[in-house]
Amino acid sequence: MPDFEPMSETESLPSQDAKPKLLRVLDHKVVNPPPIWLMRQAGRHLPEYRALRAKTSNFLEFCYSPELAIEASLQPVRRYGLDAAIMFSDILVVPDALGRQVGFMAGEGPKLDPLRPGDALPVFDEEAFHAHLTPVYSTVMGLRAALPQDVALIGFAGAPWTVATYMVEGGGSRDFQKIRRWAYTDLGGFQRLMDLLVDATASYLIRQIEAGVQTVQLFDTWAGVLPPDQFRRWVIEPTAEIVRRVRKAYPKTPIIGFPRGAGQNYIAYAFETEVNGLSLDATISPSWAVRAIPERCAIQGNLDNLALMAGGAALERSARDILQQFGKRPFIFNLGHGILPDTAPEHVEQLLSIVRENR
Ligand code: 1CP
Repeated sequence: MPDFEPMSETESLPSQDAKPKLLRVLDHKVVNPPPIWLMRQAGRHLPEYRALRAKTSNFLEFCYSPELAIEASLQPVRRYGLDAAIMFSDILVVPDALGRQVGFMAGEGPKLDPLRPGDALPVFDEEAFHAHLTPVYSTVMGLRAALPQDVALIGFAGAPWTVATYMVEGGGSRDFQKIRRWAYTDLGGFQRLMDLLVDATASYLIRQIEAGVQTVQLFDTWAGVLPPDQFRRWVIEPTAEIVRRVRKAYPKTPIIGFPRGAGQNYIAYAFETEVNGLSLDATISPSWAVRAIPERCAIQGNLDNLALMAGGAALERSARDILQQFGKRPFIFNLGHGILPDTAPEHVEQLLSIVRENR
């Protein structure tokens, strides 16, 4: 039978150990060895994922099939014994649920029907939006029932800026010219698009929490392309608003922010969004981060995904350095960005033994 214990009950259990390590860290505890999960842990580096994925040609259909999505989330936890599962889905289900055309072409990445300045914006019809995303909430409920109590379940969404880049550029981009120009030349129109994405994203995360995720991560993969004033307006402000709304509904559910590539803007992001956890990319120096990032913010990161792909001595050196630098703070071991498809599972095993045997 599914076991949908609310978080507060989990917290009041007599044994501290019943609460997943990842949640203890997000509650400002120093846990040693630190909990570990890997961005994009469910996916193409695993042969068992590729076999499961071969059952459906359409990637969005895969995301909307709870049975397949649950299995994809569980695969890396089963294989490696990681401290968290991330619900299997994609950030682009949000524009899809808002009625935009979204497709994934094999080998080419996502393609969307590009939204241009002056186009009618999608309307956030809350009921239709959540009806479309019902399979995602079913995935979450199934995962909560299947996971052991000490493994945290992470929900997620793309942050508004990153989701907007795909909606406006029509897919991945090298220079983000279309969206960046729109943000300068039609401020009012672009602000309305961002406001719509704030509404949809906050509401989506709240439903994920209601279905059973224990923490949520906001992926702002393309935050690093903006100068400071634009970063504040399109990354910090929308994120801070989402944090306020989610926290108002669920004050105890921690929120992790990942403004990839933000550089020194990580500091303003940490102070002004009030996220509970900050995911650092691999360009950030840990010794700088321990000094610059406020104590109340747990740190997650930030192993170079190429060091993981390389394995051996390079992996050992990088991982030990990170452990040493962040060991005295509330810290979650992770990569600086997603695991790459060509990464050998043996290297993930090597990393786990380094992290867990380090004392
Ligand atoms: O055929 C396939 O299997 C498609 C590959 C794939 C997978 C496995 C895509 C297409 N998305 C996903 C799953 C996914 N995407 C997850 C769950 C798995 C996990 O994390 O373990 C998550 C959290 C995402 C998030 C996501 N999608 C981000 C943010 C994180 C990041 O890595 O930067 C982004 C930018 C996307 C867009 C996207 N979806 C898929 C691709 C190939 C891309 C990137 C396109 C680009 O580089 O512009």
